[in-house]
Amino acid sequence: MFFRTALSALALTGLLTFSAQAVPLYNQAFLNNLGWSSQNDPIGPEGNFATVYENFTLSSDASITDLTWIGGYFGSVTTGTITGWTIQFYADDILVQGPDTYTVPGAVLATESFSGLANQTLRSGTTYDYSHTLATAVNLQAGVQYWVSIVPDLVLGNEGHQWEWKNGSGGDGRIVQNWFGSILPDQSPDVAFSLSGNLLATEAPELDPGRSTLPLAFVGCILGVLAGRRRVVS
Ligand SMILES: [Ca+2]
Repeated sequence: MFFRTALSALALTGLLTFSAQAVPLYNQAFLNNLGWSSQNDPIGPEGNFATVYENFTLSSDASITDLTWIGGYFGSVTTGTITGWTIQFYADDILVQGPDTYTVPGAVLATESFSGLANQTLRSGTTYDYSHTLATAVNLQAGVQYWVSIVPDLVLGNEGHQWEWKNGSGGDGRIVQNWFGSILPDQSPDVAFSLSGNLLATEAPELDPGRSTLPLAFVGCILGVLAGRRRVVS
């Protein structure tokens, strides 16, 4: 019973984990030290004034557990200090601006906010590598375009501390940016990041027909015997 109940629970998810080992799932390599602003000022009036959204498509159904990305500080002679991050995953959507149609981030699928520097490690100058293991894995399907945004909490201050997600390559060559509430749907190039996690199976396992029919046959025999006893007694 426990075995079948467990399988039923897994089947309800529609996805089964192949391996507990995180494997590389998607990568856009570092391109150069330029980038796009993505930042939330947690105390200033500007607030979340810039968000970069990057699109990606997986080749296998997967559970995303880990991200890496490359970014850096600019706009001031000092870097300031990041105090936290928000990572979000989105479904795909369509935006029509004048004669043009763009794919853009749509419904939010997952949000994770956390404090700290996300393992900030100096790469060169004011450019850093970052990484984070999600507290809750995000299950995504193969062949479907999704979007991810990464926004640090960084006080602008009087010196104008700013952070940008650095340029990358390997995607479709464009990102979407929300800049003070305006959607800029065709910025280029890509930004640098990677996803890793666990591969998932899309098919629920099939039960052995012998296991499901044998107990029913056994129950049938028992009922038949009991019915026969009742007839004898009456
Ligand atoms: Ca892209």
